[in-house]
Amino acid sequence: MKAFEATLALGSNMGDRVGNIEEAIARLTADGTIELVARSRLYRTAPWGVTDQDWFVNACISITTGLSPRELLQHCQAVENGMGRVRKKRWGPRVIDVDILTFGALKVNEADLSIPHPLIAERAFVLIPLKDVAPEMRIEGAPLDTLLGKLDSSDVQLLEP
Ligand code: PH2
Ligand code: MG
Ligand code: MG
Repeated sequence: MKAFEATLALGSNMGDRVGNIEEAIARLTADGTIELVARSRLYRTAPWGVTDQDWFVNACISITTGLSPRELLQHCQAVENGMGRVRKKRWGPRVIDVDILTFGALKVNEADLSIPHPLIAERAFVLIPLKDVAPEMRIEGAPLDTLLGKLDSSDVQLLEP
């Protein structure tokens, strides 16, 4: 089975946010269908989109997987649901969010799955941890630093261990 390299973004702004990120990484890799290649540092980030909610902890991981993009989406959603994620409002508070950022060089445009994730370039809370795991990555041709140069990164703060 050919394994693809993919990147995932994780976020939490409810309960034990750091613990939730760690738990999600453990659950994602538990059944062996995805293998962890690298993980970013943890960042404390101001809420984006819906700003009237708690700060987030965000991270990114790079993985290899033999799953298809849709199977990977289902795997991520199963981890979210298993951790008690309740889907209320868009961009609202969540125990855990696991988003597929990239999947090899593949592009997917379906109603419930867009790869690369369409908002990467707008979100410093994604670009900064993504740089930790994939510093050479380009999004639609643009280096991550070029995209970051257009954003305010002051509200993405490294969480000290
Ligand atoms: N996720 C959102 C909406 N806003 N803001 C931050 N800082 N971090 C997130 O992970 C986040 C967000 C929807 O997925
Ligand atoms: Mg998200
Ligand atoms: Mg999501």
